[in-house]
Amino acid sequence: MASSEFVSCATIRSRFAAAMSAMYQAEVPQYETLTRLVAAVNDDVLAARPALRDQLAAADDLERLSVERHGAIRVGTAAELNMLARMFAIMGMAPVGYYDLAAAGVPVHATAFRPTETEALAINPFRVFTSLLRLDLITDDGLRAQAESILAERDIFTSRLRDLVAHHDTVGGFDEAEAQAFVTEALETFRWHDNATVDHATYTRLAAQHRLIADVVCFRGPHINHLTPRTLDIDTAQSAMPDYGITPKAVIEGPPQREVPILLRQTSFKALEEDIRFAGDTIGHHTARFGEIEQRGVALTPDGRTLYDRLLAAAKTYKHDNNDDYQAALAGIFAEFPDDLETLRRRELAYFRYEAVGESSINADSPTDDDSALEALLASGVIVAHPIVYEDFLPVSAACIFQSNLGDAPDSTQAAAASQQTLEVALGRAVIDPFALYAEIEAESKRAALVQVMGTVVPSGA
Ligand code: OOG
Ligand code: NI
Repeated sequence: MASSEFVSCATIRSRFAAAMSAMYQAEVPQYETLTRLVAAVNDDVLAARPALRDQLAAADDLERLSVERHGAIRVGTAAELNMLARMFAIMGMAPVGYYDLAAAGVPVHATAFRPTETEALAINPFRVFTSLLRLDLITDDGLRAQAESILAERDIFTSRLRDLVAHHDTVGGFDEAEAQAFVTEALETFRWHDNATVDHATYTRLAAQHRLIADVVCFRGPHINHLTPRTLDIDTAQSAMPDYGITPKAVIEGPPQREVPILLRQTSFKALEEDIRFAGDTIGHHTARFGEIEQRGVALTPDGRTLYDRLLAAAKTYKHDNNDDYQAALAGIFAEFPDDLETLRRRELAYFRYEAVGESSINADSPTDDDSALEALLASGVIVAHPIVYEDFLPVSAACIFQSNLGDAPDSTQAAAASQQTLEVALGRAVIDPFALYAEIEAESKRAALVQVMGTVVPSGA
């Protein structure tokens, strides 16, 4: 079969994201409520702010909004993560970033599988925050060995899925029937099981070490634990939640509300306590699944991120239990962070994608370097700069989301050195540096826009 007849990665990813969303809506009705709330808020925002609508449309960022979600799962072994990486690769999703959660008392490290190219992101930016349990952080030797042997006995993938992935990797793609089968089989890995693989006593022992360990080890698969639609106004969505019968967590994580949204703001509702049938037919409870919403803003450069991290750290002393007070404090602290697109761009605090939209009188013979030419062309409106959406996650926010879903009793893990290399060995490849991706999109778009307008680009500094 010619490769042009293979079903595209983007099509498989879109179908999978839609199937996962439908499954989770059926499993957790509050998630369906949340998607309705977010759609209503987004409609209102777009109706009230035509300039924002135009900006999103011009940047190819409007179409994807209604399908945009991220999900999260947690796996137990290197082999499980390795197979997931192969599965996500088929959907055009690569591991981006390394997130060390142990530093925040959560015994996992993680990466985010997501599309990496502008065109793919515009079609469907589906992301899955994927954590690998750090069994090395279980302090009790006996318990660690027991967790390892329980995990060694399960297979979180169907045998048909394994066959399909092997076939894909041999021939390089899927025909229509294979693509459909793949989506159906892949979904099985993420399904909820209300029966545990262990007895209640084992569950309790693992949960006493850390509830996340019990969540990963005691079930047949890594149930999807939340799906997160993207809202254009998280403050409105947060305050509307009670009207929809949803109780949000106390505060919105991430940066404060701004004219120009940066990075990522998130809030969630608490995980549900669900009935579980344990081996030996005991009925008990487990809390794992929750709902979350997010608002995405422009991606920051390393300088912008350093400023963000410094300001967020300064906000740490403020109480994290009343959203209005916390947001007011945060807004005060973040006053130092420039809040208009032009300053963010000129000071290289954020990433932009350049696009030629007109014709220029400047040509390659004009005595100017490409940076001066770019500024002149931006000023005359021949080239426009679109803020690049932040497609990744934030470790401090992620840790707070994890913690808010573990119940009230404090869980703790001894601090341990981050271990990116261990995660990469499990993945079978290095994780991609998110900054490098944004920088490349920016640099490539700048070059292409200048070439389009001037025919050729004067080398920088010429
Ligand atoms: C993942 C929590 C992190 C986010 O949006 O930061 C996350 C989990 O609870 O498994 O999804
Ligand atoms: Ni999340």
